[in-house]
Amino acid sequence: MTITIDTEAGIARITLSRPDRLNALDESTRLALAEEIGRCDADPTVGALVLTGAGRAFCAGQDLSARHELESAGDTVARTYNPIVEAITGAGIPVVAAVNGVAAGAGMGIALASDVVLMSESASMACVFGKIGLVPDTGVSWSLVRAVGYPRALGIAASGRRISAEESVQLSLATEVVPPEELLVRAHHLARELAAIPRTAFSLTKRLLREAVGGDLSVSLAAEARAQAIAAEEEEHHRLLQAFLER
Ligand code: T3D
Repeated sequence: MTITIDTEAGIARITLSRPDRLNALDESTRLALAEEIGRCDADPTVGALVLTGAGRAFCAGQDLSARHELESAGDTVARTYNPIVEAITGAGIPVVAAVNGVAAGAGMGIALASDVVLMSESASMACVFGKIGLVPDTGVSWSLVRAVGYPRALGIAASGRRISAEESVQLSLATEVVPPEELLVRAHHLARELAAIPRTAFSLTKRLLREAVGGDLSVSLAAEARAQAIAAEEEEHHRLLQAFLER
């Protein structure tokens, strides 16, 4: 299993579990992740969900060794990445990302889609898509610009630089930084607090706040899939991808 699910006292935790690949996402993991988030949301005994990663990373985004998935990038994004974002943002229950290590590419998108983003002191975010000639997807183009504004978002997307946990909080990409050993305890504590809010009130509040931000996420998700299809056709993308795989 590349994801594990534990439920305790009404709080479900999904752990991405491919630590030797920094929890990079292959297709079966992405499909399972979207499905399990939906299953937790539909389960009346689950009050909140915590997302985290096994080992030293939260998630390194697309599994770059699954080359065939990048050959039809538009389809891959629309069919297997967008449902993860929609499952998180559309869930009536609170979703807490416990970012235990690097959250890169689509991994950053999963963190930013969550309702609460807790980061371990040693964690970081990296909008690395451009480094392999791709464009931000998994909602990153939408959430990044809303959090930090256009000029900073462009700088972050263009450089692909690592953003420390402390800077992530300063930039409103994350809510709180905690020592590594306290991350899950704090995440579960917050999850329980949010789960105590009446479910209907919470889900309506979540929807109101998300809609108040303006600009339709679904429009951006579709645009990301179209742009990724174009970027992934480019020779330069294939060269950069090969260079990563041959390091
Ligand atoms: O069609 C489509 O799928 C389009 C969708 C795209 C969505 C995306 O997410 S695109 C972005 C994909 N992700 C990346 O480009 C990130 C690639 N990884 C990195 O840049 C770095 O690994 C990190 C910055 C995340 C972490 O660096 P570091 O120095 O801490 O670790 P490392 O040494 O680079 O990686 C450790 C191992 O994990 C290494 O394997 P090895 O040498 O020990 O056998 C490395 O190859 C592997 N790994 C890291 N990231 C990925 C990966 N393997 C497969 N896919 C990865 N994304």
